[in-house]
Order: sequence, then C-alpha cells, then structure tokens
Amino acid sequence: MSATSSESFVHGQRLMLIFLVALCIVVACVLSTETTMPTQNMSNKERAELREEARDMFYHAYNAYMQNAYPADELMPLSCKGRYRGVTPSRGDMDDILGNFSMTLVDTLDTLVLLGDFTEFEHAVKLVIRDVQFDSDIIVSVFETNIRMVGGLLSAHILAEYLQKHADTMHWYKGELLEMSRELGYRLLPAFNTSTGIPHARVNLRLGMKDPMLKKSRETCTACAGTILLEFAALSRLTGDPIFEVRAHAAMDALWKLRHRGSDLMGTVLNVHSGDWVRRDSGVGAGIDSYYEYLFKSYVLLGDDKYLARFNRHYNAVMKYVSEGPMLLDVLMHRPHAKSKNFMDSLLAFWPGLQVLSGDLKPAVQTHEMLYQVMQMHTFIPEAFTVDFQIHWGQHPLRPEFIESTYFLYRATGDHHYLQVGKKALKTLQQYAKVSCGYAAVNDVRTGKHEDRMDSFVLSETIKYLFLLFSDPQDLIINVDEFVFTTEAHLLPLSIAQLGNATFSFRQTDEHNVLDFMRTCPSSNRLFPEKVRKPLRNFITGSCPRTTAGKRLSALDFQASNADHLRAVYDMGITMVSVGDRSQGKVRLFHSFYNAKSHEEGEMGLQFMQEMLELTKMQSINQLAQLQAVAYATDENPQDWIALMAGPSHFSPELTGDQFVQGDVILAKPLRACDESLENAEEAKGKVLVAERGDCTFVSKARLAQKVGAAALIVCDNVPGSSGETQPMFAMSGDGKDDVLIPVVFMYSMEFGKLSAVMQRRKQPLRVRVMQMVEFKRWQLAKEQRQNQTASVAQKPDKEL
Ligand code: DMJ
Repeated sequence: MSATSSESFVHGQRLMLIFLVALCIVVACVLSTETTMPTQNMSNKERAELREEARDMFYHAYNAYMQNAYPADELMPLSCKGRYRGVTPSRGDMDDILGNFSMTLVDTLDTLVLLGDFTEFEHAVKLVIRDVQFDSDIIVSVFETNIRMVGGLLSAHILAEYLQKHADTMHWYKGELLEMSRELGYRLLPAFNTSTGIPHARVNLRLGMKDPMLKKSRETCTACAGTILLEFAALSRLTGDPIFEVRAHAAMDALWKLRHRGSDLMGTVLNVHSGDWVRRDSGVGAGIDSYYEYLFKSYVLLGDDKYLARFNRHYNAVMKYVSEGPMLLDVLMHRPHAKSKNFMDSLLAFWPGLQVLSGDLKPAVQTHEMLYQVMQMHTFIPEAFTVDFQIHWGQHPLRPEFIESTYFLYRATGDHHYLQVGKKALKTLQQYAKVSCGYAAVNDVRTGKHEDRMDSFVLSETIKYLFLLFSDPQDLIINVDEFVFTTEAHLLPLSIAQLGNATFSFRQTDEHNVLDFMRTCPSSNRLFPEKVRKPLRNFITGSCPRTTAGKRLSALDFQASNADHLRAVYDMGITMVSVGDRSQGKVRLFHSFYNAKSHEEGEMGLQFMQEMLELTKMQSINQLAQLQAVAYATDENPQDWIALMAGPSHFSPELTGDQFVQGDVILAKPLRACDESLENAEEAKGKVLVAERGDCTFVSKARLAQKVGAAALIVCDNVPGSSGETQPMFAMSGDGKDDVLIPVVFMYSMEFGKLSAVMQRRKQPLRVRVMQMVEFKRWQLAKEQRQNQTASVAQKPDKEL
C-alpha cells in the first residue's frame, strides 16, 4: 500500500492500537502548574517596576507609530510603515475602521495624559489639529469611528481643558478638538436616517449615505448600533447641540424595543429599516458586547434610571440563559434554552469588568478565572475557543478585554492575584508580541506567527489598562474614579451629567417595575476571590483530590494543567513526555510499575491508562461521525480511492448517507475569494472550488462560490503546517442565515498540500468527491468485501478441480 492520506487516517487508528499495546497515549493538553500556585503578594517595588515597564511598552509602540507610520491610521509593525486606506492592499470589511484620519494618534491622546507626559500630549494635540481632516470620500464604520475617533477627540479635549486649569499649560488651546469631534459627529449623522432610528453600520465621510456603495446597506450589529450614546451625549452636552444625544437615545430606545419579550435577550445582527433580526444568536461577546456595556455606563454617566432598569433586565436574562458556570455560551434569543454555539469569543472577556462595575463580583471572579486558564493554556486568549478550551480561531490581535477586567477586579478586590495575572499578560506581550517596530498581532496562537497589524486599541486600551493596573491612585495625575471609561477606554467625566441636564432629560417611557432595580449581589466585603477561584481551577472536569486522599483520579477528570493531577499521575507510575512541537501541547504518557509510589498506586495507574485509551478511542469515534472527506482515485488505479479528512460547516447542507458531490477541483482566483466575483468565475461553474482561509468570513467565500455556480467549496487553512492529524477538527461557523446550498468543507494545510500535490502531478483536472468520511470508509469496506468475494469465487473452480 502506498502512503496515501486516507491510509494515514487508518494509519492513525493503527497507531492508536500500537499505543494500546505499549500503553502510551497522546493527549492534547498543556503542562502548566501555575494555576495552583498560591497567590503571592506583589511588593510595591515590583509593582512600580511593572508600571514603568508598561510605560516603556507604550513608548516602544507609540514611537514606532509616530516615527514610521504617522499620519497613517495604523502602524504595520512588521513592514514598519503606515497603513493607509486606499493605498495599502485592502483587508476587506476590516478596513472600514480606517478613515485616513490618523486614528492611532487620536485614539492615544488621553493615554499620554494618564502617563503624565504633558509635553508629548501638547505636541500630539497640535499635530491632530494641524493634520487631521475628515472630508474624505471614504466609507467608514459608524461604531468604530465613534468609539475611537469621536471618543478620542472628546476625551483629549476634556483633558486639555483640565490641564489648562490644573497644570497651567496649553493656554493656547481653544476647544479645537471639540470642534473636530462635532464635525465628525455631523458626518456620522446621515447614518441615523433609518425608519427605526437605528444607525446604518457604515457611512461615507463625505457623501453620507449617498454613496452608491451604501445603497443596499441594511444590516448592522447590536453593539454597532448600541455603542454610541456615551460619546454622543458628551458631544451634545459639551457643544450644546442636542442632535447627537437625541439620535443616540432614539437608537437605544429602538434597540430596547427589539429585545425578545419572553427571554429579554438581544440578537446579534438586525435590519435597520425593518427592525427584523437577521442573527438571533445571543451572548455577551462579538456583535453585542458593548451594547450591554453602554446601557450600564449610560446610567452611570447620565444618571438616567431607565438605562439601569434595561441593563438589569438584560443582565438577569444573560445570567439565566447565557451564563453556564463561569462560561458564557450563546443561545438563541427566541429559544434561550438552546445553545447556539459551542465556543466563546475573546471579546466576552470584558464581561467580568462590567460585572464588577455593576456590583456582581462573584461571577466576575469565576469567568475571569476561566479566561485565565485559557490564556495559560494557549499563551494568549485566542479569538475563539471551545468549551473544552480548544482553539476555534487562533488569532490574537493583542486585545485589551482580559486586561481591562483584570484591572477592574483588582480595583474591586485588592487581591494581588490580579496583579500577578497582569504581570503574566504583560510579560507575554513582551516575549511574544514585541517586535523591533512596535507590537505585532499574533496570527495564530498555536504557531506564534505574527501579523503585520497593530490595532489602535493596543495603545489606547491594552497598554493603558496595564499601566493603570500597576499604578496607585497617587501615581496618576487625574482621579480616574471621577470618570467613566468608554468601550475604547476613553475618559469621560461624571460631571458631564450636570451639563445641560434639563435640555436632555427624557420622558420615562418604559414600564419598569421595582424588580428591574433590584439585583442582589454578593457583598464584596465578604467575598474572598481566592475561595471563588479555587474550585474553578479544574472546572471543566471538577476538582479532583490526589490519590493519596483515597480516591483514584480518573482519566475523565484528568487535567494536565492541574499540578495535583500531575503529581497524582506521577505517583501512579506514569511519566509524561512532550512530543512534537510544544505549542501543540501534546504529551505522551508511559506507565511503569517500577515508577509507581506503591503497588496499589501502580494498579491505579494501569487502570488510568486503560481509561485514557478508551477515551481517546471515543473521541475519535465522535470526530469520525462529523468528519468530511475529499476523496479521489489514485494515480495508479482509478478503482482505488483515497480520502483526505476535512471539517464540516454549520452553514451549508450536510451530506448524509451515500450523498456526495463530485467535480473537478479548481483554485479560486484570487485564492482568498473575498471579492465581489472571481476572475475565473466561468471556469468555476460546476467545479469543486478551493479558496484559502482569511480576509473575509467562511460564509462569504461560500456565497461567492455559490454565486459563480461551483458545486462545492473547499476552504483550505492559511496556517502552514496545520493538520487534522495533530489538531482537532472544527466546524466552520456562519452568520445565522441558511442561504448557502452547496457543501462547504474545511481542510487543514497539510491535507490540502497533499491534494494540491496530486493536482499538480496530474495532466488532467483532478476529479474529487466531497462526502462524509464514515460513508467513504463504509464504501471502501464494502468494495474490499466485494473484491474478496470475487477473488474467492475466481479461486473456486481450481479448488474443485
Ligand atoms: C475595541 O475597539 C473596543 O474595546 C471595542 O468595544 C471592542 N473591540 C476593541 C478591542 O478588542
């Protein structure tokens, strides 16, 4: 038999049997004992050193941006130059953040004040006033422009006036930044002209909604529409022009009306004209996160009770349906008992911080602890991870949310554990993200590969929260307790509520009852976070005592990140050896009676190993049921087929039983398939199209493939060296719509490499079948049986003779 990939699957099974005999097992896990270390107090000296290290980090990134990228919106830290909209090759929708308005500098202004660097702040404000302009024919995201630009300008304006008063400086400043934010606010306003009052997701800075590209605009996310009020209220109160606040309140009111009346939950994507939900998934992460944050913070900033009542109603619903112990799992807003995803996204890491602000400390400690485990397991928190902490999407753009929550938890509890967590996060950034020209996002936490991207929030939030965590109130020039942090960590003073209050007071239209204002939270005085955290350290499998305590550690409960478990396993005579690339976190277990602490523990070790083997087998059976196959006939014999493993998708029809789709394979041009159409659209008709992962969502590639008439789509991974043999297969997620009618499967790089090699070898196009792997196996087995039968029939006459 030649070394083919279908065989490599079988080979994998066979290897497992060999492991059985040899009693060695491969288990996906990461060795880490740090979670069980008791919290060490951090000395003032160390804390001050970390604060200074955070300051150095800031200047390393800021100077890299100013010297190599300004006036661009962002620094590209690998190529060490600026990212300009319309000049730098487009990354698709992601680039809607950019408006060629020096976003990183504007987003960073208030951090300079927090750092006490008034000279650089003054210089930077002058640059912004001199260089930044908004009259560009560019479509931008309303949400991002508001939180980063409007918020950045407003906060800098407020701080400039503060410095004039308290630091006797910047006397030349006459409110220019406020004028700029007002101008930008006006440029965003056309987006609010919808029948619901809920703003469009995007607007053209110069043309408003008159840009022909925006003609079909109708979908937005809940967070996109619901994260306006803080900035717009501040804008109105500071300029005296009510329009901004009026529009933002109206958007919030309209969103509130769209909640599901039964569950009180919100969906993630909606139609701004009809108010219909497009995606009914409801969680606290991507697409919805800062809507909840702005409800609560609007109450804090503006003192309007209705926002507290609304927040509480949603909060109770989230805690009832979405929260699952420390995890937060999306449900369907109209069927809240049904989980709609089995993974969480890293954006939800802001939630414990919000819980702290709202006074619900215990679940905040729990969720934070869960996230910390994920971080320790994968170095950074990946963009999405499954309930068993496997990576669903390995990217990490140096997001702030986890550090933000760590900061708020430290402020609320004074527990030095949070300083230690912050230290770990800081050192990790230094070790794995720092490059000579700034800090680079991580493309995949498994490989640690960098991406040429440093988002503006790295300076405005990630490093700012680190600096704040390690600073004492007396180290800071302003009293941060007198400010609300916007979702982009810009500072808006609580005193804003006193400005023009009468002009902007709104009728109480919602019917709230006293219950909406009551939520019992555990008192922080009685709460000892360590006690809450401890039982959670192994919460996936429960807490397991050591074998010496009488009970044997079962393979089901075993966690390689738990030091007690590691010790127990060691006592049972089991040694663990890392295999392959450490980043993949694989260890092999060997058992020997000689190494066991006692004969009894040696016996336990044997049982443990047997259980582990059963588990491994079960896992592969489950995986097999979901696995898809891309099969083709071998070069040598057209009757001899082999199959490469592939993952399914949530948004395309499932091929069941003996169903398959057959066609010649063709590569999309361009390979990422993110554009409106394909250069080889004609050729792709009826074929099995291949597109590479990246630049746009899986489902948009699928829609394009369907549009050009492809029979099926294979999305191949963009992470070199990835393989289904070494990492768990996953199912691609969609956006809740079921308009994709062709099968779509995912292939890791190694498997696709094999397919691509065959394609290149063949003179004729390569014909493949996309089908279920189980079905392929069944089909092969049946074929082998038939062949055996034919062989025995063919032999029969001879025997009779
Ligand atoms: C920031 O721009 C804001 O914190 C926003 O609310 C969410 N996304 C990024 C950081 O991850």
